[in-house]
Amino acid sequence: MSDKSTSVPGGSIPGVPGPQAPELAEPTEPREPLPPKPDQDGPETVSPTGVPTGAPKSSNAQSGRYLTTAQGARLGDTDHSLKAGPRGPILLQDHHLREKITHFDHERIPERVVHARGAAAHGVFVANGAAEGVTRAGFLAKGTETPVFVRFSTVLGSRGSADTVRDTRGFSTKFYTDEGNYDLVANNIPVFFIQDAIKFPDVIHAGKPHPDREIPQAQSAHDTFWDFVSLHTEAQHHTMWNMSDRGIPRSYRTMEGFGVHTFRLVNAAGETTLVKFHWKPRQGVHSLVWEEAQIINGMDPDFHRRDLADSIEAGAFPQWDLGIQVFPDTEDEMFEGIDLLDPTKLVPEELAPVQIIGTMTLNANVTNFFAETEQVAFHPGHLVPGIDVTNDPLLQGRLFSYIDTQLTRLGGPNFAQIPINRPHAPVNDMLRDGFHQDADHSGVAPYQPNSLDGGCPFMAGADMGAFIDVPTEVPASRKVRENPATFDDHYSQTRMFFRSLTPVEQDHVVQAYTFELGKCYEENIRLRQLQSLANIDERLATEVATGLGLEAPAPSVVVEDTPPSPALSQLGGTWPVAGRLVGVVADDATDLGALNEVLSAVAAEGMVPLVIAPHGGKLGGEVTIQRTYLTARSTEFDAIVVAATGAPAPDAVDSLDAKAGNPEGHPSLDPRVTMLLAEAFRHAKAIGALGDGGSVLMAAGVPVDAPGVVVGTPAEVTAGVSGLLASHRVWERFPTMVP
Ligand code: HDD
Repeated sequence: MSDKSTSVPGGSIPGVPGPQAPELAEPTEPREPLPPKPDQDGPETVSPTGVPTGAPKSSNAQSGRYLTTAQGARLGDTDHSLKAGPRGPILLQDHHLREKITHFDHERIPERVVHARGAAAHGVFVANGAAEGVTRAGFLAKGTETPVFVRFSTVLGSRGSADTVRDTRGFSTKFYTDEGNYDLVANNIPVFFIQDAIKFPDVIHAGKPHPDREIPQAQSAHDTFWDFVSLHTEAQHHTMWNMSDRGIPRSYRTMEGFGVHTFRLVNAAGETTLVKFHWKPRQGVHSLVWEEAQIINGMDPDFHRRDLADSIEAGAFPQWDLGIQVFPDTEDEMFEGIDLLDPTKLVPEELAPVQIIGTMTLNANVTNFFAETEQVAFHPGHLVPGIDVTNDPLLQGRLFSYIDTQLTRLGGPNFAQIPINRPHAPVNDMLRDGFHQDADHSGVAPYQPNSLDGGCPFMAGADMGAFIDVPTEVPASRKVRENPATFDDHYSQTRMFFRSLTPVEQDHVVQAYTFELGKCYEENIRLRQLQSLANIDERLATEVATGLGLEAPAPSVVVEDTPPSPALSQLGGTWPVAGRLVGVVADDATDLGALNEVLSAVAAEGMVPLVIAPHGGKLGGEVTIQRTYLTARSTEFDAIVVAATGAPAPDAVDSLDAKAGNPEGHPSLDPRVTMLLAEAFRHAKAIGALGDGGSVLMAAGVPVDAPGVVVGTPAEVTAGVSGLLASHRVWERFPTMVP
């Protein structure tokens, strides 16, 4: 028998009877390549000089006819090495084996030193023209449509870490404008840990796992992080945002984005304005609760990545409005007493409203994670005419770091030629050679000035679309390693943020500090951080100290009280419910008529109903089951509806019935359903029940008269759940410490 028989589907082994299962049909004849799915279409292929090449958008071995080597020679066998006989050693001459394994050995590149874990999507940005008066950037002119690529990320974790850890999220957008690529490399938190880029290695070393054991992964709840932020009080403001619900977003779709720094815009007349950029999600700003986030890290570490891809695939395209806060470009670069160059300060929207200048829609998933999400290279210095930087010392340092890091990460200086990074504007640079040079540059004079290539290419003036650095005044000063005195206040805005939150949000902050400091071993670190909390807010310090079993210290500095900014709270609004996930619990005893009615009603509201049943397949042979009791967990759903009547209960539990107040005796619930409902209740999610589903709720310990619990007909339950979901959670269900 030939050696090849072992690779036949079904795996027949010589001398051993074959498996009972029928052999799976394998494609054996070459066929025409499948066309890529629309959302898998690769980016436009342009040459490094920016000219569309007309080449296939992606070279895709799986859709070609024959497997080839990297040199294009067709292969007859890729399963067996070339050996000196079936039992002999492998021959060095096996060039296919060597090529295949060598390439595999080098498949990995270094992960990003920060923001290693990410997910991305393609989309389009459409400007509404509101920024035309302040910037000459062409892509912000009314009606202009610009392709974009957006990558979301966590900061601390490595590439394989979980999505829902407590951390800052990155929100980077590459606008492929007609005037070159513009990158808005933003976060979901409007302030930063440090005021000067020289401290970036310090804060990251403190946040990353301890260098001896490399634990904990993707966490801030450890000694080195709190050692740094307690010693380094300018980090307090950003850290408070991390401890708030903003540190655990519900999804990328429900995150705000902030450019953090102040940027300088220039209009056609050369006039300048200072601005801060904001992304406002159309679905509202929503977060997880901490226990939910922790459960998800185990149940589905890809939760955010999956949500982004699923929503795009389902056509529920995530959207954000881009807005700017506009400040006059004054000599002191201050606004209402706030230093616009200090990246640890925000400007409350009540003082400078966010003016919407366009809308971004993410409408296509990536085709290849490595080619696009992993190889995309952002840089705050990728600017277009009309947008310039300021002297914010954090931004100035970033302008160095991003190109520098790509040199190692992407293996040389030619990363702009990687398809995902290629501008859609013509490129006529004089950058030559180097590792991974993809272009075949013609001409003999890659220098300026030249006469041999006819002097080409020429310099453009501002009227020809050149990027002209804004000639700003540099204040006469001495060369120093110092911050302006206005950078010294580290507490007033931290207090302002805390006091702008609603009581339930404040409680979450208290719990987060108590959790994180409770994970620190060094008491000195906890005490030092309590000192900062005492400077921020007395109640905050007292409650965290109580949780830690320590004394809250007295404030050590006098902190200015500034008015709260209600815009910083995530509560109070109502938002579209389209795309929210509703788990519908059912079983074989469920009335299929009512079940179908609720599924249709939920879908009609644009929400996504997912049936959860004891087994897979279909209920009553007609209703498809999407999750089983084994694969479902409450954390996946925004709301739960119980459509099950439950199986009769030979083993009904008396105490459960007593609790449920059900004199007839209730079937004992599957403990997984009990957990599903109890968690949804604890996490303040909307819960509905059809008909006698109410007694199922009670058996699970969910009071039917509690806020946010709706019992009724399919129409009543759907309307109730949808109304509740508009505010994201049933906030009054959270026990608050503040009356
Ligand atoms: Fe940074 C990546 C955002 C300060 C150095 N940063 C990176 C990414 C985001 C941010 C979203 C991921 C980009 C991607 O998806 O590929 N970083 C910020 C924001 C900051 C900030 C909003 C402050 C307001 N960063 C910052 C400083 C430095 C860096 C002060 C260094 C001095 N950041 C980097 C980096 C990274 C990076 C090392 C790692 C991977 C990369 O650049 O491409 O250069």
